[in-house]
Amino acid sequence: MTNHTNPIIQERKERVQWFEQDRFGMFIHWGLYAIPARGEWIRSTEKMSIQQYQTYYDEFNPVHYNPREWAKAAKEAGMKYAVLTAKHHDGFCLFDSKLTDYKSTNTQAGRDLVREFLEAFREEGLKVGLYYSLIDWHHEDYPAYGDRIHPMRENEAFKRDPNTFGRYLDYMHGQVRELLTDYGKLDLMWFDFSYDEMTGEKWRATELVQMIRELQPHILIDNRLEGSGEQGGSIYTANPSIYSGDFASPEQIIPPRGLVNELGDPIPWEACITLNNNWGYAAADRNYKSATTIIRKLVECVSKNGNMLLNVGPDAKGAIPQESLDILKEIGDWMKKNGDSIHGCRAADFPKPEWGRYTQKGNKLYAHLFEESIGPISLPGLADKIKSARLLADGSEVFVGRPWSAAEFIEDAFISFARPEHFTYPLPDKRNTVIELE
Ligand code: H79
Repeated sequence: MTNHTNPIIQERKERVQWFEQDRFGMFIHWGLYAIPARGEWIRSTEKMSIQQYQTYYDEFNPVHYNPREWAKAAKEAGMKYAVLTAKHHDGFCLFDSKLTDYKSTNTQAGRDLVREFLEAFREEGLKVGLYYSLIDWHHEDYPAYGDRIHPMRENEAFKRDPNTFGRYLDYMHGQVRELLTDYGKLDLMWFDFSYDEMTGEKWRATELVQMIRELQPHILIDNRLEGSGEQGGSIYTANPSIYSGDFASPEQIIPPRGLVNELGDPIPWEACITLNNNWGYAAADRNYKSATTIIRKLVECVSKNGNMLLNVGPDAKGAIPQESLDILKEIGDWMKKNGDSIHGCRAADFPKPEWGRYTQKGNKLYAHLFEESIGPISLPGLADKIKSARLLADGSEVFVGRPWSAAEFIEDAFISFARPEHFTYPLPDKRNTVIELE
């Protein structure tokens, strides 16, 4: 079923075209919290006062900040877009906002870090997005957040007057206007996040989205002005609100069956995933995922019509941690050979095979082998449907044929890395081999 008449869904379909081709982006969490280096929530989890947190502002001096290097790392990894935290929950602005003094240009950095980020990434041909936190622990008119899930209530610094919240909204809308007016074409805005009753019109979301669309009609907006966490938002319904967003934003999870709305139509989505266990730089966190795991998870996203936004957390001096760069490099080595099975691809017309996953682009089916094989690899239901099979990495021929002992599996095609009549089946490269099937 398709709701052909809903203009919000129709307009979304136009806007998300590049996004659903690009599939793989870089998330960058960077701010004052890189100095304590215990993650971006530290001001809340350690119940710091504004004064305590101020020491990081006074110290902030990212002498290694060179966003061209970040952009090169992203591009080399096969990423097509990037999203930087222009402001995270701590309220510190990485851009030269006229509406606050709490910004990078007033620190020792003395630079508009957002502007330099945008210039560097655009130069590498990447699309650019900005993360903007709806929550603001610095602004004096932002009411306490987190009473339910974190006991900030005990912290005097967070007891604020809810009656002056409108002033915060003016500020927030004003900053979004600045970002969309003074920084050229942006491809994406990533708001974070709604919670409890703080959702939708509590942010004056209709007014905000109308302003955004007026300033930059083509920009994508995530779904967190309305949905996030346990609240799905109306992006999942047949009649999404104007601020329902262009894509859903599952965090640290890949949806088991992709995402569809109540009509059963696919919803664009992007899983945001950390490389270790933190978004912001965390010096002691060595729990990095392997490149092999990330590649498989990226394939999983695409095989379910989704994107992956993979996070890095640069350190206090502005460098992406070496461990992260090493993983990105390894992902890039794979993407250079196999990126055709990711970019421009979508869920396949065939069910998930037991040995891995499929992605698809037109009449090309990409078989991603995750398991080692002891024999020919079965392609269930594909008997007589395969014109050619090639190893995607080097274009070499893969044999399509019926193995000697498989007479009964008449509906299935089989591929192997040697002629099936040889009765032996050399193992493929164990690491995320991709076969391109026509
Ligand atoms: O920007 C990143 C996170 O800071 C933000 N969204 C991503 C993209 C975010 N992560 N989790 N949440 C928002 C929801 C809140 C989770 C919390 Fe907690 C649980 C807040 C307090 C308890 C996680 C654990 C953060 C601190 C401790």
